[in-house]
Amino acid sequence: MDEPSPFTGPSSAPPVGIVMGSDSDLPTMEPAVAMIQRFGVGCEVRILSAHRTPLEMVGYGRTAAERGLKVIIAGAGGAAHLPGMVASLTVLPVIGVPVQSKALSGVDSLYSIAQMPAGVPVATVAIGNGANAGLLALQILATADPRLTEQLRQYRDGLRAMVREKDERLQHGT
Ligand code: RP5
Repeated sequence: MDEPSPFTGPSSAPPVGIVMGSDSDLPTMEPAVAMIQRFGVGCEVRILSAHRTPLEMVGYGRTAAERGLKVIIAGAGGAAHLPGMVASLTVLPVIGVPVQSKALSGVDSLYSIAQMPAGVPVATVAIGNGANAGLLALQILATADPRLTEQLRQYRDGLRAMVREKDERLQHGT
C-alpha cells in the first residue's frame, strides 16, 4: 500500500482540525483540544508552520474540505501567518488564536491574524484564548447539529449558575 503523502495527512478527517505553528504553541492550544473533546467531538492536531513547512501547510489547507474537516482552528505567534494562509487555501471557516509572544505580548500575533484582506476572513479570538476558539468551532458545528446545540446551551447555563453562586456568596459574605 502507498504511504500517505506527508503533505496531506490522513485521507479522512474528524470535523475539527487544530493546527499550530510550533510545539511551543501547545500550551495555548491544548484548551482548544480539551474543549472539543469535552463535547465528544473529534479533532486532529497538527504542527504546520507557514514559514518552516509551507508545502505541508498548503497540502493541508487544499485537502481539508475533501478530507471531511468542517472547521479549522489555527494558532500562531509573532509573525502569525498560519491562520490567514490556511484560510486562503480553503473555504472552510478558520478561527485564529493569537499566541502570546515574548517580545510584544501577542499584540503582534493578534494584528497579524485579525488584519486579513477583504475576501479572506479569519475569525479571531483573544490573545491566548484557545478555549474560546474551541467553543466557537463547536458553535459552528452546532448550526447543523441539534444535540450539540443543546449541549452548548447547558454549558452556558453552567456558566450562569457559577456566576450567580459567586454573587450569592459575595452578598452573604460566605
Ligand atoms: C510561530 O513562531 C509559532 O506559531 C510560534 O508561536 C512562534 C515561535 O516558534 P518557536 O520558535 O517556538 O518554534 O511560527
